[in-house]
Amino acid sequence: MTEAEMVSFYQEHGYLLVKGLISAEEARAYRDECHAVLARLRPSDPTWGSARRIAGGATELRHCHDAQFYSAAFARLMLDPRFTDVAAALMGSENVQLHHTKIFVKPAEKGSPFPMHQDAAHFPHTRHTVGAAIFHFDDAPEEKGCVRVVPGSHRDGPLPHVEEGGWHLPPSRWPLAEAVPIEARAGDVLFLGYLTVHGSGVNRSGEARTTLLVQYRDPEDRPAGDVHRSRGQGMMLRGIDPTAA
Ligand SMILES: O=C(O)CCC(=O)C(=O)O
Repeated sequence: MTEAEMVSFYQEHGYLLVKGLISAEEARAYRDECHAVLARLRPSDPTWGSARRIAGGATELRHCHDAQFYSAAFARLMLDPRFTDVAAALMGSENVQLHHTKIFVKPAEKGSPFPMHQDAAHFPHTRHTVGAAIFHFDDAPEEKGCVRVVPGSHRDGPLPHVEEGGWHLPPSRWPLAEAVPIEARAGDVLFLGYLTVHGSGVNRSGEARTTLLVQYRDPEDRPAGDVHRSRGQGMMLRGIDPTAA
């Protein structure tokens, strides 16, 4: 795919899977790094209350925010032009600014699902340039609870969310099972606009699913409210911050 084709696909569908953005060897090393960070931190479980209804029982998720504060490997990846050049092209901006990062490990057999939602409900911005890059560090087939999207849903703009159980969309109107599964291989990166409706299923496989999510924005796109702060937010990943006084 040329850059113009990638941008056109993203603008039409609200997401883009870039195959092999990093190599399988790099992905394996990052996978080990994620599991080592989580072993050191003994993190809490961020499974949404509403996930239990989808999973039909208790599930587990292991995560940490601000991964680059725990291992320099993630700081290097966030600044890697293979990633930042795509993010810039998709946003139509020379400048890419960090919003936040998080590692997710969905444990084998009982990895928590994410009910359908727009990330915009969690941290609205004025110009809607915010995007997520989900780096896959191991394969994520459907049975591992891969991310699922509703292509084109970004064109509907911000939708009302249910606050109870984690700011999600009503499951009766937005069933997870009807969303398109985006199966990925280790090294693939899924780019998602923050208005694109997405979620993910239960990991029922025998292997953990390991990802790093980097949320970014155009620095000229300001938060609509003071609702989300993370360590390192505002760091420039590419280009400059033209708004800095
Ligand atoms: O990694 C996943 O399965 C989904 C994560 C997600 O939807 C989110 O963090 O907003």
